[in-house]
Formats: sequence, C-alpha cells, structure tokens
Amino acid sequence: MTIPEKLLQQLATAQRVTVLTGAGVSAESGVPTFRDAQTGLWEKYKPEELATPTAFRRNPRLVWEWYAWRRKLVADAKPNPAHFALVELESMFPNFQLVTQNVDGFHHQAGSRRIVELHGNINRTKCFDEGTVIASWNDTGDIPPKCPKCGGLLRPDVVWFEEPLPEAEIEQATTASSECDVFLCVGTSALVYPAAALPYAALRSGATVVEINPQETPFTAQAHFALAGKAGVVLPEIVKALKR
Ligand code: BV8
Repeated sequence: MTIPEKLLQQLATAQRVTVLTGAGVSAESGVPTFRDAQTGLWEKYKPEELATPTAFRRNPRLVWEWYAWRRKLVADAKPNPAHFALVELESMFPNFQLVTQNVDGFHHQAGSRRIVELHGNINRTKCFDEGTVIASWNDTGDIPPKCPKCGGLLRPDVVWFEEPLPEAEIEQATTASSECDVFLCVGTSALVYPAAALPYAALRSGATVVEINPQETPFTAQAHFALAGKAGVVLPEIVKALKR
C-alpha cells in the first residue's frame, strides 16, 4: 500500500504523535478481535455478556474460565509487525503517546514504552471486592481463586463494560489526543466509549487524523486519511517511507 505523500509530509514535520490501538492490531498475532466469532465452547456467548461485573457476579466460574482461555491465547501468541512498527514510530517523534484499548500486553512485550492501557491488562489479577492487584495466590483448585488477603473472589484486572475507566489513564489519553499534530487510529471499531471519543477529540483540536483498518468504521468518513489495510502491513510501510 502506498502511503499518501501529503500524510508523509505531515508526519515528517510532526512533533507530537498520538496512536490509539484496538484489537485489530493484535489480529495478525492470531488473537481474535473482540467481535470476531468466539470459538469452541465460547461460541454461544457474546463478549459484551461476559465482560461485565453482572456476568461475574452471576457466574464467576464461567467468566474466570473465559479469561483463562483468552490468557492462554495471548500466552501462545506474540507481537506482530504492527506492534514493532509502533515501537519504531515512538523513537521517531519527540512527543509520542501510545494509547491502547487492548488488554494483551503485546505493546509492552514488543518494546513500546510510552503506553496508556485504557482497559487494563488480562495478565494482571485483582480482588473483586477490594480492587487490590494480587500477584500470587495458593492454588486450592477454587475457580475463581480466592483473594489471599480477604477471601473474596479474584478477577482479571481489566475494565469491564459498565465499569469506569481509570481516571489517570483516560485523562492522559484525552490530553494526548487533543494536543497532537497527528493522531493514528489503528485497528479499532471505534464503537466502545469513552475510548471511541478520542479520535473525535483529535479532530476537534485540529490534528491530522488517520484511520488504519481494513474495514469501514463509524469514524472512517471523518478521518483525513483512511488507509484501508492491515495494521501489520500499513504501519511498517509508514515507518519505511519516513526513513527514506
Ligand atoms: C463506561 C476490556 C461509565 C475487557 C473492554 C451507548 C453509547 C455510548 C456508550 C455506551 C452506550 N451504552 C453503553 C455504553 C458504555 C460502554 C460502551 O461503550 N458500550 C458500547 C458497546 C456501545 N462503555 C463502557 O461500559 C465503558 N465504561 O462507559 O463507564 C461509567 C462511568 C462512571 C461510573 C460507572 C460507569 C467501559 C468500556 C471498556 C470495556 N472493556 N475490554 C476485556 O477485554 O475483556 S472493551 C473491548 O471491546 C476491547 O477492549 C475493545 O476496546 C472494544 C472493542 O472490541 P473489538 O471491536 O474487537 O475491537 P476493536 O474495537 O478494536 O475492533 C476490531 C477492529 O479491528 C475492527 O474494526 C476490525 O475491522 C479491525 N481489524 C481486524 N483486523 C485488522 C484490523 N485492523 C487493522 N489490522 C488488522 N489486521
């Protein structure tokens, strides 16, 4: 895919670049996106029905096992060229901020440093009652395991639907989206709020906004540049073109 000359010129002079990533960035690592068909025993469930505190209260074992299945998917996968291209981009701009909706930890694993994780991290576990992150616990065979501190149930340290995003992270993401020269919106369906509001904030602040996604999204028509391609192809192309 050829990167539009005009976009390359804007990037060449940009001081501040902010990137928002969604599950599409991990698609080429073989990790299904949130809306991809769930496989196997999870086929009959919709993620939005499992990723909520209500679902956990109703059936903690089912929700814990869904996350255990996803943790295994992530553990058996690795970052792809899209993640590595973002590591390179971070080193090419004086002021770069990566904001991710993903919970797989691949950006950190690939070497990105300036990361805001809006929705938490599937590899971190916390107590459902107290909210404290728990690094280890005795495996008594309970599913979900019990908090070693208070005996409450353990849960993944991710932001579920109907739960607020962490204050500091959403604030940092909003500032980075409203104070950048170029905003890249990569691999997200732009459906889940408040993360989906970030590209609009970038637009309103006068940034050049680029969407990278093989499919159209509710945001595509508003983007200054809509690159209809895979993140693992387009992002390395951008890095290569900027290095010329
Ligand atoms: C909150 C962690 C308030 C958990 C996730 C109506 C209007 C506005 C808002 C709402 C509304 N009704 C309800 C809400 C609020 C709700 C919401 O937005 N719902 C949506 C469904 C309408 N939001 C919330 O509940 C948020 N909290 O609002 O709290 C509040 C305030 C104070 C006090 C109390 C409450 C919390 C939202 C966070 C939910 N947690 N994840 C987990 O992972 O288990 S969201 C989850 O879904 C993902 O993190 C991701 O961000 C999101 C979307 O998933 P996907 O669609 O799979 O992924 P993505 O969007 O990234 O789409 C994939 C894209 O990739 C596609 O476009 C595809 O084309 C593209 N693609 C595929 N292959 C490639 C590719 N792109 C590039 N390259 C490829 N190779």
